[in-house]
Amino acid sequence: MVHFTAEEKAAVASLWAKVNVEVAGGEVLGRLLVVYPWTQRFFDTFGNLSSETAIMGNPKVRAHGKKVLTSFGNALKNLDNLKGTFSKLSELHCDKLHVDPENFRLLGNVLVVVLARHFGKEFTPQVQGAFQKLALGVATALAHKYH
Ligand code: HEG
Repeated sequence: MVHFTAEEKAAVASLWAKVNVEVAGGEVLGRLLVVYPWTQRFFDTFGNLSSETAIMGNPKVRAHGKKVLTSFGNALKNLDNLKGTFSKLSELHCDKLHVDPENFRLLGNVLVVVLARHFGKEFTPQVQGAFQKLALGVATALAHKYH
C-alpha cells in the first residue's frame, strides 16, 4: 500500500484544487491516445481518432477524459483507502472493458506531464513526486481486482 506523508497530502490537495478536470481531462486522455496509439482500440465507438487534431478536438474524448479525471479526483479524498475506493472500477475495467492495467500507469504518467505543463514552476519536484506516487497508487488500486 502506498503511504502519503502529511506534506505529500497537502501538496496534492492544494494543486488538485486548482485543476480544471474538464480541460485537463480532455488533454490527458487525448494525449494518451496520441502518444500511445494502441490505446485507441478501447475507444472504437468514439468516432474520428485519425490524427492528433481529430483526437484533441473529439468531443467524446473530452467528455470521457473529464469522467476519468473526476473519478481520479476521488482518490484525493481517500488517500488512505485507494484500493477500496477503486475496487468497483477495477472489476469493471477487468471483467467488462478488458483494459490492460499497464494502461493505467501510462495514463498516470501522461497526467503528470499535463499537470507539469499547466502549472509550470508551481509544479515543484516535491509536488511532482507526490503526484507520481498518487498516480501509481491509483493505477495499482485499479489493477487490484484483475485475475
Ligand atoms: Mg476508464 C470507463 C475511470 C483509465 C478505458 N473509466 C470509465 C469510467 C470511469 C473510468 C469512472 C466510467 C465507468 C462507468 O460507466 O460506470 N479510467 C478511469 C480512471 C482511470 C481510467 C480513474 C485511470 C486513472 N480507462 C482508463 C484507461 C483506459 C480506460 C487507461 C484505456 C486505455 N474506461 C475505459 C473505457 C471505458 C471506461 C473503454 C468505457 C467507455 C465507454 O464506452 O463509455
